[in-house]
Amino acid sequence: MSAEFRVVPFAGLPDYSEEERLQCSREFLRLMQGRRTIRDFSSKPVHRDIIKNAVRAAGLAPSGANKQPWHFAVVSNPEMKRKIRKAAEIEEEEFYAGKAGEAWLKDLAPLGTDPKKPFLEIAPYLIVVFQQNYDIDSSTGEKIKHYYIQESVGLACGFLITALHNAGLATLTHTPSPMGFLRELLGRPKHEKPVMIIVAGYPSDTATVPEEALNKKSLDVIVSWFD
Ligand code: IYR
Repeated sequence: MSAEFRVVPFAGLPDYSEEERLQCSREFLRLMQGRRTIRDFSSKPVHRDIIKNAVRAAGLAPSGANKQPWHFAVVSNPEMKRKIRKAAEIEEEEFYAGKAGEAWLKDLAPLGTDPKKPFLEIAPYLIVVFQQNYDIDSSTGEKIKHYYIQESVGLACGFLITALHNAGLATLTHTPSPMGFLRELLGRPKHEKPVMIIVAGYPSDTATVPEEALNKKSLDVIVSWFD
């Protein structure tokens, strides 16, 4: 075993009784049953520390070889939000005008989405998530390989959305297509690729959710047991 392989004792889990664990699992399920994707945001400000803590939680996600191949660009600057909205709407106009193809547009119809993205300016925070295809050692300039990049970043995004929801904030996973403009606008390096924008804030007073969003597949459909 290599001399660099050091371990420390693990004492990270709470010492619950089985009943307490069941209770926790029910409470968490209930919390998550209340999550919805929101597209209509209020401009009500959000405390910066809530966003900071949520990003900290996202950074705790497991990742291939613990390389943590992610970067979160947190945007609250109105001018930057305006630029992001403008660039996203240009791409989305083309997408909805036909680039998406008939089948995709038909699948999106129940969500009521269109090329207009006012939430990109109205919501207090846009968290632009980048995947790092590799990293560069700051002292040697050498390439550092990353593994299971999409899986790792997907997990971090899940942690992020869950952390924001747990703090009582609404989120929207927004994927303007294509979204290369985000790298340019935010001055991120070439080896980083934007994956999604997580819009965070409070829902507007008149926010609605599509009825379709309540149709989640049942447990029997999504699970098979091999007891
Ligand atoms: N990027 C577009 C289209 C879109 C695509 C999927 I897949 C969605 O689940 C929702 C929207 C938009 O944001 O409108």
